[in-house]
Amino acid sequence: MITVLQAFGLSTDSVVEPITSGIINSTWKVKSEKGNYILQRINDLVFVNPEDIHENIAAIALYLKKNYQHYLFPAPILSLEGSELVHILGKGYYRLFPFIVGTHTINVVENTKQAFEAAEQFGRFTAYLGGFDITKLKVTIPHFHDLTFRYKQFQESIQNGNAERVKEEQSLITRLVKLDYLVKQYGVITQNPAFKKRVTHHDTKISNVLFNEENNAVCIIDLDTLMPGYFISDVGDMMRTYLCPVSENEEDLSKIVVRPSFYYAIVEGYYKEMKNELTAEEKNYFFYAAQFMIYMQAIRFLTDYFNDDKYYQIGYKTHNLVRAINQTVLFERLMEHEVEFKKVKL
Ligand code: GN1
Ligand code: MG
Repeated sequence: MITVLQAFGLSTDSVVEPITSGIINSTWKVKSEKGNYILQRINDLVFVNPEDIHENIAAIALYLKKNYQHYLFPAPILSLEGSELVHILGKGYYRLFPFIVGTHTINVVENTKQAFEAAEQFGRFTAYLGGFDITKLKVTIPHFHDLTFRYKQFQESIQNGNAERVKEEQSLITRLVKLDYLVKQYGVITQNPAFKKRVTHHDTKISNVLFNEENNAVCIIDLDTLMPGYFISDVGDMMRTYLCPVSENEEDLSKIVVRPSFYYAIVEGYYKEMKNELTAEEKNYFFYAAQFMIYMQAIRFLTDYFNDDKYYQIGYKTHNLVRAINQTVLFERLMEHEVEFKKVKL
């Protein structure tokens, strides 16, 4: 840690406290005499070209500065050598962000105002970048939200993964395989020219939104998975993580419920910003967005469980299984609201 702090010109007796909300990168809050910062180590097994992330961020930052001067965009701080990334041999890639004074993050969406404002922020981001040439963006994780690809990985894990785990989870596999119509629907979307690829955040959980002291959302953070994508990724991941009062780690399945007013808040907030961007056809896919993301996360967690937990950080042996069950139940709870939610006309 000392080498990292030095590389960014920070005092070696700064206070470094871990922040544990993500399950891919490692994050710390650094309190130094110069001020407070967020330090992150990029998981380079997941992001194999960490430089790509920073090329994307730089390109987007430039565009926003030129076209939307007032837009708050927390860009990374350069090291003493003038780079966004500090590579320490054998340890990995580190980067530093300013800690925006007077802001905080939340881990659970408690009220519909938070859901609305977060959705507004993510919608505004994509809308503002409507004129940005997406072919300039690097794909930081190939096939990241490609459901066809994720389903293939799931099938492969059933064939080649931990046989004992696969055998024990036959009924969960059956429940998920029954939903493969979602994969077919995704295939249709990718062939439909009415579905556009736009600048997409791809990780719209609530802890990626900064709120101020009045509890208004002020900006979005964590642009590692910023890539060309479909709007269903961002809307869907908000639904996956805001509709339910408990997280993907909850073991008590009775706590997994869907809160309809939060669904409406997400649609309203996102649509407010994106109404001129979305095509008439895309507007009919808000409910599918929720199905798509919850289902994809369920199979990604189960795939990782069958592959002996190589991808997601886990806290205990069956953690990925618990997450997969949790997301499957969340999907089933969502479906109880299908008729009601599909009535929303935009
Ligand atoms: C990962 O670590 P975090 O929370 O930023 C994952 C997301 C998942 C999420 C599930 C690069 O994000 O896709 O939705 O875990 N990110 C990557 O908690 O795989
Ligand atoms: Mg993330």
